[in-house]
Amino acid sequence: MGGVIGGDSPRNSSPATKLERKMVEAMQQRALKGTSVKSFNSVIMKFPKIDESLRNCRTIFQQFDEDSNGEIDQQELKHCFQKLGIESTDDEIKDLFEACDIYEHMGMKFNEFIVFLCLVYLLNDPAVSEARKRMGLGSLEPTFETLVESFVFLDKNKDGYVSKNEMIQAINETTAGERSSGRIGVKRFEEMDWDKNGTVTFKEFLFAFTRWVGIDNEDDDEEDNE
Ligand SMILES: [Ca+2]
Ligand SMILES: [Ca+2]
Ligand SMILES: [Ca+2]
Repeated sequence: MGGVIGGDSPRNSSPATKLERKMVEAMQQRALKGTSVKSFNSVIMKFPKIDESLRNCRTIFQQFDEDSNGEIDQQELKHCFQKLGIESTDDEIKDLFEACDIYEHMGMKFNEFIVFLCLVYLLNDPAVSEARKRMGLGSLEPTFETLVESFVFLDKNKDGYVSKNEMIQAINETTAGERSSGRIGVKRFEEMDWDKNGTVTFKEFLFAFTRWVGIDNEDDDEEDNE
């Protein structure tokens, strides 16, 4: 587990790509509206608030996790969608699922679920926004908005990805003149670039975020042990 992800798994190249592309497009769209985030520091200041509200997602997670095994599988997600009256095909659920399941496990863990919720927030589909309301995401929307705005802030050229240079630039703006800032930027970037392909997607950004705010520490079955 952890560090080295092969990248040659057949699942990597296929169905998730469509949704990834959709997400990048959604991000580019969103970027046109601009961002109120002025510095990376101001994002860090918001960590406690973000942390608290992400923890509220736990309640929702538990509702979805019918057999309480700590993971939401495709069946459980499907049931939940049915309960909410959302029309969705098996393929759509599979796409959504694979876009979030960064570990390529069978089920979505809690932090992957947050990525999922944020995706649901971001994708501007009428059916999805209806679902959002019924899922009781209303109170979480300011948090998701902060996360989206933070990403838009980092993505200077608005192409839907954060590059290493963009990350270094963002950190530099905050800690102007400090010699260590470049190194911090690189370090943050490497924490985010999960698949080591040189760019950070919104999904990778969110995933890193749940680590930074310490959500991961809640349950102690560490994924990173090699
Ligand atoms: Ca389950
Ligand atoms: Ca970019
Ligand atoms: Ca990446």
